[in-house]
Amino acid sequence: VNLVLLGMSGTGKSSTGNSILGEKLFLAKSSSKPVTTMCQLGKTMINGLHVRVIDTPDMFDDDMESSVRDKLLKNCTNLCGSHPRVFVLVLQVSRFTDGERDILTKLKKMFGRKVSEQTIILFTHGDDLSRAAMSLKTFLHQCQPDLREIAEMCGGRCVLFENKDSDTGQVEDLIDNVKEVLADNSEASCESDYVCQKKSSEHVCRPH
Ligand SMILES: Nc1nc2c(ncn2[C@@H]2O[C@H](COP(=O)(O)OP(=O)(O)OP(=O)(O)O)[C@@H](O)[C@H]2O)c(=O)[nH]1
Ligand SMILES: [Mg+2]
Repeated sequence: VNLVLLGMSGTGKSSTGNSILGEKLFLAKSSSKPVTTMCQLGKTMINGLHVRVIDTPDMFDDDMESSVRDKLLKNCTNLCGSHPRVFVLVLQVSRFTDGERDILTKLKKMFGRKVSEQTIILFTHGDDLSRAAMSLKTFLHQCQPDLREIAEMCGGRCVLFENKDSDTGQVEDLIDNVKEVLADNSEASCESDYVCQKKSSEHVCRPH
């Protein structure tokens, strides 16, 4: 399965990719400008599942030229090949920004209107919640309505990561959610250039 890491710059996409892979493959650092500038692939095996991690640059920047975004999207699609795709929307838990309010709308424009059915929300900086002695469930209950709505639109599939700590079972938690998406959603298994329509028992795919 492809895990496509998406989100705004600095939220921790590359760090999350490294946590999933168990090695520092992607460049991750704090910076005032975007660090990752192209889509990159890393591979690993987790609990019997072949996992392909696709790290991406921030493609939600309104200032990005559409031709540049299109190129990145094509690059991302090429890296995914014909393997199933699950999108991982990376958000920093303690910092939900104005630019992220309409992130699902942008995601739908990029990957199709049913993208939320194939999306897991991954919150980074999990230690911020630990320090406040708050569970993810409580956080989601008390967070801004816009963020709660995004979580609901993604079927409540939310996981908490602390990328400074590799030994917490967070990757297994993510993989459980990935397996759930794959089981629930046969569209994740389709060739990336095809739009799928489930018709009762029939599963029809047609080109874009
Ligand atoms: N404390 C803490 N720091 C984190 C976590 N995740 C990422 N960081 C830090 O946040 C900074 C940015 O992380 P990156 O992984 O480079 O962020 P990115 O989303 O890939 O950024 P771009 O490539 O610019 O889009 C780095 O200094 C990371 O060490 C986390 O879970 N906890
Ligand atoms: Mg990065």
